[in-house]
Amino acid sequence: MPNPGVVPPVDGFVPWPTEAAAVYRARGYWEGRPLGSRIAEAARARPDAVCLVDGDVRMTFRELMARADGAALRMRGLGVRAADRVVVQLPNRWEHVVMTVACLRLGAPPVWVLPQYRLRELTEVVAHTGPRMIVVPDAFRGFDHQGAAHEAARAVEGVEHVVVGGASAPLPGGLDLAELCAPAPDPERARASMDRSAPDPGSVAVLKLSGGTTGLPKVVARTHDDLSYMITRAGSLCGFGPDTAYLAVLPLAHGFPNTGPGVLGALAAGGRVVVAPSPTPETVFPLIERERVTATSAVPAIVSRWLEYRESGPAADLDSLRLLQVGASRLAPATARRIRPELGCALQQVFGMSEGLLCLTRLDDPDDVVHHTQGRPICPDDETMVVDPRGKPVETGVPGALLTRGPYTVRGYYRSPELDARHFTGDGWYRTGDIVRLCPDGNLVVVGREKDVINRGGEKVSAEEVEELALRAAGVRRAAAVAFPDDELGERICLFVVPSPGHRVVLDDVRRAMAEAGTASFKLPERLLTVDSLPVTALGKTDKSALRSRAAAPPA
Ligand code: OOB
Repeated sequence: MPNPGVVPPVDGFVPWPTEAAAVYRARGYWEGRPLGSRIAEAARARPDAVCLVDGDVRMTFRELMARADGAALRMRGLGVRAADRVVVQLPNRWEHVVMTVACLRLGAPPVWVLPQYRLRELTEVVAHTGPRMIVVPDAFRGFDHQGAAHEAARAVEGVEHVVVGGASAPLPGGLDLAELCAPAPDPERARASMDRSAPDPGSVAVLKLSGGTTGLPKVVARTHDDLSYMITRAGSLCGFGPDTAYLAVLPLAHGFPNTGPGVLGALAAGGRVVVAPSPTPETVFPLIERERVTATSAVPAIVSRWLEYRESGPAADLDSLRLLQVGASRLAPATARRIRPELGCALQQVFGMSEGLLCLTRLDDPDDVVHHTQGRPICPDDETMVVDPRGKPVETGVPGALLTRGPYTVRGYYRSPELDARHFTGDGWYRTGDIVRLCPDGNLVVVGREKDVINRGGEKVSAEEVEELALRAAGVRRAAAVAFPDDELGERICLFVVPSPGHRVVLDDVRRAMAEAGTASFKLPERLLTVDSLPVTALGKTDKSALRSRAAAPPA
């Protein structure tokens, strides 16, 4: 049983005001059950059901919990305590799920980090979250994660363990992920021990990274209570149950495939999770067929590839697929319309954010709503407000900036009061940075964005971060990054550069300088235009909208 109040909350977490928390509890959203206990209960109900599939690995609930509780006990033995952070930078493999459940059981929040992150990014996250442990693959897609993890661990005080997965033995000083995740020798005792020390349901369950609007990592602390509500409610709106087979296609570091309701929603519902090592249709379609997958989630760019392959590639039996969730960036209505006839499943649009608010179209919504809107909030007590530039609420149907508050939307970032001042109002509303239009039936349409972010196929890239990094390239005097439209990814990154006198700056040099600084490749610009000066607005700021129009013009 949980011990409310016994476990210290993770410092740097901004709690909900007492009155709001009382309402969320009274209305039954916050059930007071830690997320790990929820999954353990689902496991107890169906111990012999297969719940996790990765290639040839097929794990029952009994085995998942034996491994997760085993890992939790070993982590505790290594000195990882409740409220300690554990950076988990793993690709889509079963170990990601086992480590997440282990961390939830222990109450040591995992920090989900994209495998694409490189040394600079990993070090920033490690410095900001101060983990006791870092978990990485030895190498993945040609990058030496083990080396980077040790380097980040050396750079930041307090990291005691680097755990490494993969075929090769860990470097000296590292621990072996396979050993950490081995089943507990006595699963019953391990379970009892973890049950006894279950974390406070009001404490932090997971730390998510939000695609920043600044160069700093924006870290979002989500509690057991809030996340548990979100995955359960979203799971019920998606019809998740024991017969669900959820295919995890998107990187598990993202909230969408992990908690929207995703992997954790499927497990809590007693369902099965299938992990896809890659989102290509060549990988995904045979997996859907073999595993009789019933639900999956993707970003629009991936769906377009699936549709194209469906037309021209080999036939695959996708009959089992009932639900395709699409979100994280704008889905064109023309693509939306093709999903049911060509893939044979229902479409659900998803408008979500690491910070909380989750909007879904419902399974029984008319086509018009499913094709043209991004759905509505999942909780009756999600508050939304659409405002004009002066902060005044607009009429229904008029586009404006979206603010939100609710039982699973955070009230501030983790350890970032300076970000909070910008992104949260005094009375706790989160400024999403999205421009939306509210339909009379309550559905939202995302029409644009006020934040300076580039949404590259669902991956959010901070323009400011790109600019800071571009300035490291020789001969770059000033830089401004904006999105340019792209059929495949929705948006890509265009960099405007004012060269230093006498310099010629080319795209490859900037990309190389940024990559050498330790940057994920999805943040590297794909077009570069040199200009004599950057246009400015009447207020003296860089005129990004003028630059966006120029970037959208076909290259000369
Ligand atoms: C999801 O989470 P994040 O934190 O990577 O990004 C949130 C932002 C939103 O503020 C919005 O700008 C954009 O991504 N976005 C969409 C969208 N869904 C998200 N823009 C247009 N259409 C949509 N359907 O992206 C996320 C988290 C959980 C579930 C789903 C997506």
